[in-house]
Formats: sequence, structure tokens, C-alpha cells
Amino acid sequence: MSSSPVSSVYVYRDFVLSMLSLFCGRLYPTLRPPPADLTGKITVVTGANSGLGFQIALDLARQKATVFLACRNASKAQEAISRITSAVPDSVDRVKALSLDTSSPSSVRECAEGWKNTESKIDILFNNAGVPSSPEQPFTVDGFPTTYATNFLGSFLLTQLLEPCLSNEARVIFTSSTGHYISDFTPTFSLEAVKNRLEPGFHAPKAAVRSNGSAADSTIYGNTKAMQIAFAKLLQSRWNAAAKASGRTNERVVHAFSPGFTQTPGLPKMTPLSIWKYSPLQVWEDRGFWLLGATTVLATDVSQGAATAVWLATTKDEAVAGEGMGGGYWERMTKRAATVDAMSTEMLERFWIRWEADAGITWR
Ligand SMILES: NC(=O)c1ccc[n+]([C@@H]2O[C@H](COP(=O)([O-])OP(=O)(O)OC[C@H]3O[C@@H](n4cnc5c(N)ncnc54)[C@H](OP(=O)(O)O)[C@@H]3O)[C@@H](O)[C@H]2O)c1
Ligand SMILES: *[C@@H]1O[C@H](CO)[C@@H](O)[C@H](O)[C@H]1NC(C)=O
Ligand SMILES: CC(=O)N[C@H]1CO[C@H](CO)[C@@H](O)[C@@H]1O
Repeated sequence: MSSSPVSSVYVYRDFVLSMLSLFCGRLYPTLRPPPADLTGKITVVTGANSGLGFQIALDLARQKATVFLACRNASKAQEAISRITSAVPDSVDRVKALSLDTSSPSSVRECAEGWKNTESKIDILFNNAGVPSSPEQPFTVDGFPTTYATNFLGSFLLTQLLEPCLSNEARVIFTSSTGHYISDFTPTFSLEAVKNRLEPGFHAPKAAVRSNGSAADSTIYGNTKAMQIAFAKLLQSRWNAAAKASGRTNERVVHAFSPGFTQTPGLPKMTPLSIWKYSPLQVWEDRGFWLLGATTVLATDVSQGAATAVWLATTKDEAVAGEGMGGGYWERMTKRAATVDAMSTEMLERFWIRWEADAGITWR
């Protein structure tokens, strides 16, 4: 890893700018990324049957890409495909479904195996599937916190398994979140995989674990979103280093972005009408989610949330796609300092070791 940590002053500054655009996004100028011609490009979008993933898939289909919608529910995937093909009639032969449940390592493995047996390259991979919380099922059958498995671990494993299929100029894009600014990691989180509990400082804030064992959903969410940005950063430096070691230039690019606050079915289901079901402590712990739930009228149209993702995946802009320029965190087509940018290389590398342990893989 070559980049050194940025001062947290920049992180605070960009946190403030992000909060402004989160709640005033509708007042900002409309983002209009220039359309690209994606004829012949093979793209995969996870969680593409709804919200941002659907919009990204639609935008890609409009720009003539072949689009695979990787979804956990086949009937929802088919329904999304018919919506896309009726909006873009000439995309009928280019829009297809893949079966993928990101919260299940075995489903991720089946999806990747299936891909290797039937398809060849991938030009653009959008790791987008995610949930704000998982109150009905806090842990997966594999024993991981469901939000962590869904939002992060599945995409870590999928990206590793599909890496051999990525084309030389491939792009990998993560739908992260402004919520990553409330992530909370202790500097010494365990390096060992720990199942069936919320580990202080990694899956949950220390205080929440001490008090009861049920951590604030919003912090667990924030942690998964910060991990996506850290993953983008680390993966890019690995690609750059591997290319350098073999005397090539690396043209693969990975970025994370925040869609801001956008109208989708996936917003936290916390409205002023449901507040009576929660204890005051729970409401306080998840105050960010409650604030969003009470102000959904301020959320932008989903096309605005997806614009940055599609732009990152298609632009030839030097700041995005120049040699070694990947690993960034973006919002409104602008690069921002993320919390993980202020972390030491050592801390970031410890994430990677832990992810490998949780995913049960060794990445080179
Ligand atoms: N909306 C916002 O303001 C906002 C802000 C910041 C970040 N985000 C992020 O944007 C991404 C997309 O969310 P959204 O707002 O568009 O919500 P959404 O409409 O609910 O879309 C989420 C998608 O992820 C899928 N998904 C959830 N769990 C999955 C799993 N285990 N396996 C496979 N797919 C799964 C969902 O499938 P089902 O339909 O089957 O549930 C759905 O297709 C998420 O990562 C979210 O954290 C959204
Ligand atoms: C898939 O989605 C449909 C709605 O389109 C729903 O009726 C069905 O129960 C879902 N299947 C599963 C396995 O969740
Ligand atoms: C250990 C403990 O007290 N756990 C409680 C934490 O709070 C939840 C409700 O939010 C209870 O169901 C647990 O029993």
C-alpha cells in the first residue's frame, strides 16, 4: 500500500458537505453524466430488481450493455427484466437474470461457479445489494450478522471468485453510503472469525455490545458501508502493486460511491407512525435512521442516486479511470474523503485479514 492516511480534517469537512447534500439534495443541480456506448460490454448488478440497482441496470441497458441482474428472488428478477425490456425494447436479448443471495456464501459460490461455466468476461461489476438492517433475522444460518453478510461479506467473496473473469479494463463499483461516516471501529478488533455474536468494534460498537448485546442497527450498517470503501481502496492498491510487480500497467478500476438520500423501497422503515414500537434507547441509538424515515420527502429521485455509479463505471475521466487512480469514495460525481481514508495502512490491512477469515478464502 502506498497511499498515506489523510488528515481527519478532510473527513469532517466532507462529512459536513455530505450531510448538506443528503438533506438538500433536491435543491442541487441535476446530475447528467454523459451517455456512453456500452455495446459489447458485459455487466453484472447485484440487487438489481429494485431501487438503485434497478436504475443502474436500466441505465446500462439504455447504453446498450449486456446486463445481468443478480437477485435473490427469481420472480422479482423476471419482473424487473420485463420492466427494463419494455422501456428499452432493443434490450430483449441483452438483459438476463442470475441467482444470487449475497448473505449466503454457498449461494455466492454457486453463482460464481455458474458464471465461470456459462459466461466469460465481466466488464463492469456493481456490488449494490444491501439492507439497512435485518431485524427479523439478526444472524444468517452461517452465523454472521445478516447485515454484514449481505452488504459486505457476500460482495467480498463474489469479487474474489469472479476476479479471474474481470476484463483488463474492468470496473468494480460499490454502492456505499453517507452512513459510513457513523461507522465505529475499535483499533484492535479481533483478527479471528467469530461467529454467532456481535463482535465489539467490528460488527458493533463497543458500548452497545457491553450494554445488552443488541447493537444499534445504524452503526452496524455504517460499519458495512465503511468496509466497502476500505475494500475498494485495498483492492485497487493490490491490483496496482500486482501490475507493477509484473511490469504491466493496471487498467482495472474499483470505486465506492454514496447515492445520497434517494427514494427507494430500501429506506429504513422508521416513520413517525411506528415510533411507539421502539424503546427510547433504541430510537436514540438509531437516530440517523429515524431522521431519514421522517424526512423521506427530501430524498432525490433514484436516477440521481444512480448517476454517480453509472458515471464511475463508464467515464474516461482521468480522476476516475487514470492509471492507479481507483480506490476512491465519491458522491455527486465528486471525490470525497471517507472515514477509512484517515485510517493507518496497518488498520486497513487488518480488515483484509479478517474478511478472508470470515469468507474462508485466501486472496493470492
Ligand atoms: N436509498 C438510499 O438513500 C441509499 C442511501 C445509501 C446507500 N444505499 C444503498 O443502496 C443499495 C441499494 O439499496 P436501495 O436503496 O436501492 O434499496 P432496495 O430498493 O431495497 O434495493 C436493495 C436490493 O438489494 C437486494 N438484496 C437485499 N438483500 C439481498 C441478498 N441477501 N441477496 C441479494 N440481494 C439482496 C434487494 O432484493 P429484494 O428485493 O429481494 O429484497 C434489492 O434488490 C444498498 O446497498 C443500500 O445500502 C441506499
Ligand atoms: C419473491 O417475490 C415475490 C413477489 O414478487 C413474493 O411473492 C415471493 O414470496 C418471493 N419469494 C421468496 C422466496 O422470497
Ligand atoms: C442480555 C439482554 O439483556 N438482552 C436483551 C436486550 O434487549 C432485547 C430487546 O431489545 C431483549 O430481547 C434481550 O433479552
